[in-house]
Amino acid sequence: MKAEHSDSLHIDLYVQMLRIRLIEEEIANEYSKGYMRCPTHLSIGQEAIAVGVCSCLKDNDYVLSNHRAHAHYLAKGGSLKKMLSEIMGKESGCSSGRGGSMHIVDLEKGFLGSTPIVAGTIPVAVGVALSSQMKNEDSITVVFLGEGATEEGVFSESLNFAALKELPIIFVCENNFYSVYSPIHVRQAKNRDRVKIAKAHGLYSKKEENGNDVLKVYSTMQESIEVIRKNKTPVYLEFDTYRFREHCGPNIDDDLSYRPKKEYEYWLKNCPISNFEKFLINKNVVTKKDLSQIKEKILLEIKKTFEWAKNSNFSSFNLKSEEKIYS
Ligand SMILES: Cc1ncc(C[n+]2csc(CCOP(=O)(O)OP(=O)(O)O)c2C)c(N)n1
Repeated sequence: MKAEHSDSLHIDLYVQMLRIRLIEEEIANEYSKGYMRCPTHLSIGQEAIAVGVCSCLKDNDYVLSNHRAHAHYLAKGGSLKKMLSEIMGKESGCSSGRGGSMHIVDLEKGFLGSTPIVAGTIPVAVGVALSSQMKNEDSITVVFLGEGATEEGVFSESLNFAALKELPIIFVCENNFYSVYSPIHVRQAKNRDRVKIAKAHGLYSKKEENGNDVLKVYSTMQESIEVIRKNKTPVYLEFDTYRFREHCGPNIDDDLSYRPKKEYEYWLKNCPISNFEKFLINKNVVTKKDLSQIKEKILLEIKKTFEWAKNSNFSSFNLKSEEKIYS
């Protein structure tokens, strides 16, 4: 990692990644109690991409996401209260408790939404970018997608349209190598290169093999914003990363052996947060004591917000469906 940014930026990136990790770990710890009544796809292990990308965005930039959306939402400044209460089916949730973990949105923060239909938000994001271009807004639209979404036809159609209209959009692909239990090599031909595909459509296109290095993600993203501003070319970015837990749910599922042990261990060693902690300590940006104070502060916020959300009222929609079930 290169120390080319200010200490305060480094600390901010670290705090954001740690906050997302601790929030999702608490969701995982509490999940078996049954009060979070929806499927959840955790981003534990993938935090550097969300944080590195969104830290380069302004309030008036837009973000759209997929089923694995918590990190993207939080990194764009989405309200934790609204996210947790959404997951708990509460009226105070960002979708009034009717959508759950996969339908989170915070319009005030420019997080325009997430949906679980794989690739579903890609063309929507292209529409958002077209709209912002037509309104002469100074906004950039980012859409997060998994490498599995690049297998859907709408991915190519969206790249083509974005290039044709010179839209201010960045397609951010988080390549965690798996779609549920299927590794990429049983889904995509050996020589299928998504970066080249995007380039062939006319996009500025780049791959970063260590998507767990938040500074590399941040720099790549800054460079991409420059490209959009100067060349009016849409951008495709791909970052390699790894999810540490099961595809959907709170558990570690490596007893199922669908991922090679060595591969899993390699990525665990390449944890975006513990590596960045070492970097900050080696550079004397923080001490171990600073780090534990940061963690305590975040844990307190999380504890309070969980309590707040648990004590909030259920969405009237959910109450009605419960009445129907139990009457
Ligand atoms: C159109 C569609 N097909 C299949 C599914 C079932 N499904 C949900 S998530 C997922 C995996 C997607 O993989 P990827 O896009 O790489 O994202 P990741 O889960 O790895 O973050 C699949 C197949 C779906 N939700 N929508």
